[in-house]
Amino acid sequence: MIIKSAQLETVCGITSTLPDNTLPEIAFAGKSNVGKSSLINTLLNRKKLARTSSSPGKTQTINFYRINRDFYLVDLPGYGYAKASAAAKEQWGKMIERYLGTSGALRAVFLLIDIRHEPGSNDIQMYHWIRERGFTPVIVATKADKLGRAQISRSVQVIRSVLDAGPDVLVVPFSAVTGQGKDEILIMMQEIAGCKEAQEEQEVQAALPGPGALEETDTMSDTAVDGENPPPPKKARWPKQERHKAARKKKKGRNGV
Ligand SMILES: Nc1nc2c(ncn2[C@@H]2O[C@H](COP(=O)(O)OP(=O)(O)O)[C@@H](O)[C@H]2O)c(=O)[nH]1
Ligand SMILES: [Mg+2]
Repeated sequence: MIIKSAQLETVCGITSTLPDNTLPEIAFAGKSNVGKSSLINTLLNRKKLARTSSSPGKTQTINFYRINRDFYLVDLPGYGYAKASAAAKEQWGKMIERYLGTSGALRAVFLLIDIRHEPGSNDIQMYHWIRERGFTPVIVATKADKLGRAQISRSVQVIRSVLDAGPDVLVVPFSAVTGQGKDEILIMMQEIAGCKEAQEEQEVQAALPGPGALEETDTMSDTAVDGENPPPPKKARWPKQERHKAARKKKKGRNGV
């Protein structure tokens, strides 16, 4: 997916009315400091669109980023900041629950979990909220660069077993440092949002003639009817199934877990 534009369009606080978007929404949730801002910036190829911070617990808003003409990336407030007051913790929970429960445009939720730590009670609760809302969360295991290959596999298994995640749940190791997992997540987002721009882009690419194909051939001039313009060439399409296949192939090759 080519990110042509990414703009922070709506910021909702605790009492704000949530937007009534018609474009699909894809939400990102996770504990404070899990690397959510870093993931968003990496996905969108921006350095500082979402604020990254080494002092957690600052984002207390739901931020809606409009991506191309296609969808919204929704940055949910980070939960579980140890030093936050009980009241603040409760408010964050309520905000997230309200959003998950009321958004009519929500299509998918990515749940971020630090690959080095077992999912905590907040993560488990979040996982269940997402499931109760009828979605199958995609788990993004962040900061994968901090572990070796074998450890990554082991951690993915631990995350799976603590969450009691079935085979329908994808766990994608990700690193904002190396870019591991980035393409896979972008492909998933593109599929979820049914991105018009990205698909048009692919179709244009697929329709581009190979070397020499632009030379007019005898057959082409033969088919042109006298006094009329020749019919426009048919747009080559990359069938949806093929796209799925390619995405799966790419995923398998990169991930191995
Ligand atoms: N090594 C490493 N550090 C990361 C990664 N992602 C985030 N961090 C660091 O983790 C801290 C919190 O990141 P941030 O994106 O602000 O987390 P957020 O609170 O979930 O938005 C920052 O110090 C980041 O530099 C990653 O993939 N690898
Ligand atoms: Mg953040």
